[in-house]
Amino acid sequence: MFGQLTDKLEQTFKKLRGLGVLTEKNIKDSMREVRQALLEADVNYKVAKRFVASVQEKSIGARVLKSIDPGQQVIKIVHDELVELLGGSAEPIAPADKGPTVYMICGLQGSGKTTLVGKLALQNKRKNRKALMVAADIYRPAAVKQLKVLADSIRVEHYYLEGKKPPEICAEAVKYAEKNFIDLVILDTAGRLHIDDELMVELEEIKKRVNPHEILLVADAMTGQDAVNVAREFHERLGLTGVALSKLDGDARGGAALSIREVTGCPIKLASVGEKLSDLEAFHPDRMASRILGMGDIVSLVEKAEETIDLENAARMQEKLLKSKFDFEDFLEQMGHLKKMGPLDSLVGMIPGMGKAFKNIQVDEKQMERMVAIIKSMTLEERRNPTIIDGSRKKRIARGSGNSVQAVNQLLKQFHAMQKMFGNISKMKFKGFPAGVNPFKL
Ligand SMILES: Nc1nc2c(ncn2[C@@H]2O[C@H](COP(=O)(O)OP(=O)(O)O)[C@@H](O)[C@H]2O)c(=O)[nH]1
Ligand SMILES: [Mg+2]
Repeated sequence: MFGQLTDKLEQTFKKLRGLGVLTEKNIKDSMREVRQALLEADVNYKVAKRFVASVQEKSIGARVLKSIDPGQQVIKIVHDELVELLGGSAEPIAPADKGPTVYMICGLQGSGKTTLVGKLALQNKRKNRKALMVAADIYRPAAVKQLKVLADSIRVEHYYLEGKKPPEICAEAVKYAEKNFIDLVILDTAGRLHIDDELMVELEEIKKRVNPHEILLVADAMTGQDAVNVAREFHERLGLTGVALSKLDGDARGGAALSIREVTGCPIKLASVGEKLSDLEAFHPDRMASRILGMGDIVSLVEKAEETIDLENAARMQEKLLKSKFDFEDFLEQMGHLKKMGPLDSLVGMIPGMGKAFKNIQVDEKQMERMVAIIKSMTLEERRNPTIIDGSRKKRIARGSGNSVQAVNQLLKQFHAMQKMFGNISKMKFKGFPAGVNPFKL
């Protein structure tokens, strides 16, 4: 996520940190770099200009320049300003507690609407609530089918009326939900490649007929500025209640995420971070700011783990990771969970300092399986205490798992590096922040 932007900002901050004393000129130079990085990430130029001006003004104050660690103070100001830019505090979506709650999902074609409908339905199902996935994108037969397949895969009810127009389908779906005690109705509306009036009229009609609790726009985070313009137009016509950023897992440049709130005034409520239905997070401006600044997002990681693994297990894992006391036994167990949690590289990006370390290592499923095979060829003693693995043990493990000694060595090396890195998390917690400020609020 935001790899390039994060890299650029890290470079700038590294320079700042290195300076014991800051002058106005140092700050202005850094702010020029920050502005450039934002523009390259396709952040709206007005937003970038305002952002930098505000950080600069706050940084040049005598209090910052004269403080013990001015570089870190400036970084803290950038962090806080980013949090503001992203909306300040998290705004949750309307809970599905008095049924039926209606979410209307809209956006351009391919932005990730149908996927989000599935994700929301699954999230709701995990809370033991009943959802109804409504096919209101009727112009492409494949779209109705896609929603049905998705609904079936998570065993959620699907609603469609052949031969009817979307506003009527949606209105009937809500009536059906009322009768059948369904908690949440999610409308998968049609998109187009570009905004057109016909589409907007239809969406306005749906809004009028069902009066949704949430009208959420799905904005593709890979598209930068375009997503912002789309959001503005949808907001003008429909009065959005929130934005769901999608595809934040990919090469999202940051432009959409950083500009959309400021330009439209619409809160970002959800973050879609992968193709799998479990890849949905509530949007937290402070966590996103930390991620953008390369400080990782340990809280989201832990929350994600909690959703998949049970709470007790997650707490145990967190503790072990932080104390770097976990061994290959734990590693094996966590591998199983990690598989359920989604792509490894998206997870490691959330851990402070890990995104960078793993940048050039593709941790794919195959590799994971090989790691598991190697660990399984170890004796319990070896798993608990990997330091005893000497040359002859390595040979045996390699043979047993059908791998080379090199592969075993590599795993041991990676494991060791990981242990060290996890150990660093506890020390890194406040890195880059003045004393008493905990960006991760653990
Ligand atoms: N990587 C990634 N892909 C996504 C995400 N959300 C949706 N997609 C993919 O984007 C494509 C379009 O999604 P879809 O939900 O069909 O878009 P729609 O046309 O707006 O309904 C599909 O291939 C999805 O798997 C996401 O958060 N991350
Ligand atoms: Mg669709």
